[in-house]
Order: sequence, then C-alpha cells, then structure tokens
Amino acid sequence: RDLEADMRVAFAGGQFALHYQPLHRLDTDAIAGFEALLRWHHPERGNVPPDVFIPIAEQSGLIVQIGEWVLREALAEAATWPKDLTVAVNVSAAQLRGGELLRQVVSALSTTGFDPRRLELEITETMLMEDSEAQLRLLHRLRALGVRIALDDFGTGYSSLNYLRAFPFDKIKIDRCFVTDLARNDESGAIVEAVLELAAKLNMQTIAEGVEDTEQLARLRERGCEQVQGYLFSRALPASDLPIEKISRK
Ligand code: G
Ligand code: G
Ligand code: MN
Ligand code: NA
Repeated sequence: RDLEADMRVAFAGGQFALHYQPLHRLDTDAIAGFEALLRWHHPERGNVPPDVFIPIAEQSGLIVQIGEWVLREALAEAATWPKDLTVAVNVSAAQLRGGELLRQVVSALSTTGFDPRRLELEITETMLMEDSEAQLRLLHRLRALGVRIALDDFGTGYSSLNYLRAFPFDKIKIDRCFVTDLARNDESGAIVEAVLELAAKLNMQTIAEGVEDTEQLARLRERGCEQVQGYLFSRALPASDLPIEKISRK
C-alpha cells in the first residue's frame, strides 16, 4: 500500500495528533503561545515525518480535510489554556485555494468559541505565488476577523520583499537556516539584523525559529528579536505534556 492510501486510513482512524512547541518572549522570558505541529504515528512504519507526508497530503488534496481537523483540534486545545496564550497553526496552499480556509477558520472559531485574536495562521511565501490577488483578498478577510497572519520560513521563498509590501503581515518568522550558523557566519548575522530592522519599520512582530544554543539566543536578544522558538527551549510536545500549570501560576 502506498502512503496516500495509508493516510486516508490514518485520518479516519485517528492516527494523527497535534504536538505543540512553545514560542518564547524575549522581553519577559514568558511563553507567548504554542505552534501546533502535525504528527502521524503509523501502526507499522512508526512516526512518519511531516516533511514526508505533508507534501503527499498536498498533492492528493487530502490536506484540505486534514487542515480543517488541525484547525478545530488546535483551537479546542488552546481554548483550555490561559487567556493570554496564542496558538499558531500552519496552513497549506490548497486550503487557501478556492477560499476554503476562510470557511474553515470561521467554523473552527465558532465551534470552539476561541478568540480570533489569539489565533496566528502561518503561511509561506510560496503559497502566495499562485494567484496572489485572490490569496491576498482572503488573507485580508481573515485579518478582518481579528486573526493574525504570520509569514513562515521567511527568507527561503521567492520575492520576499514584494510580499511584505503587498500584505501587512502581523509577524515574520525568520527561518532556522539563518539562525543555525548565526554565531559563526557574519552573513547570517547581517541578514537577521536587516530582517529585524525591516520588520520593526513595517510594524511586524518577529520570531526566530530553530534556536538550539545559548549563543544563538544571545545574538538574537542583542539584535532585538521579540520571540524565539527551538530545541533550546523545547521540542513540540503532546498536549498533555505542556507546561500549562507553570504558566498559569506566573
Ligand atoms: O514539525 P516539523 O518541523 O517536522 O514540520 C515539518 C514541516 O511540516 C514544517 O514545514 C511545518 O510547517 C509542516 N507542518 C507541520 N504541521 C503542519 C500542519 O498542521 N499543516 C501544514 N500544512 N503543515 C504542517
Ligand atoms: O516550517 P515550519 O517553521 O512550520 O516548521 C517547523 C519545524 O521546525 C517543525 O518540524 C519543528 O519540529 C522544527 N523545529 C523546531 N525547533 C527546531 C530546532 O530548534 N531545530 C531544528 N532542527 N528543528 C526545529
Ligand atoms: Mn511553521
Ligand atoms: Na519555518
């Protein structure tokens, strides 16, 4: 059997789960929220990495249904967290196509009663390439609901700067490739610095992904990055393992 057939079975059979990775504020050192990351535990293959199954789900169109489940599941979970925590949800191009995403978000918000201002949708530059006029209109409508829009994997797609001009993103997620060698590579440092400056001027929040050591953290802190995410703090954890108790006691 192929992975696509297995994925249909998996989806119907509850083999998918969401894990959550904390997003840390650098000003107060508090957790600002969590990014929901999809996980698939296959009964025979074990854990199948999202890098493997998400492209297949996208090609087959199954990602539309899976994405709808992800939204509902993430919002239902986040509704149990302290009221100041946000949840970030990754969305795929296929959800944006045909306006499906708007319907899915409206539905998930109303089912869960979740505050739209606590929801961040993560989209990538590549998603905006297909039919950017229609995509941008849809993003504006989502934003009008109060939902925040983050530009994920920033710096790895095409014409990044053009998208920054075309759409007022709420947040820029600096891709981990720029963070990885931040301490050893002057070019990465210069790029991160320039992106942070640009984001500040455009009134966009910033988060750096893939922070794995204290040296990277120090560089990001001194350059004024607002939030960080990475294995230095935590991997993505099952909902039942989140440090929510500790957060609410702060
Ligand atoms: O969790 P991990 O770093 O392995 O995720 C790998 C890739 O899968 C990332 O690009 C991430 O954005 C994507 N991904 C994870 N969860 C979801 C999801 O729920 N929906 C979509 N569309 N992509 C996801
Ligand atoms: O593309 P996106 O940014 O949504 O993907 C996030 C991915 O990055 C997830 O698969 C997550 O597991 C992974 N990730 C998160 N923190 C780190 C980190 O510190 N190092 C590495 N190598 N990967 C990370
Ligand atoms: Mn992401
Ligand atoms: Na990313």
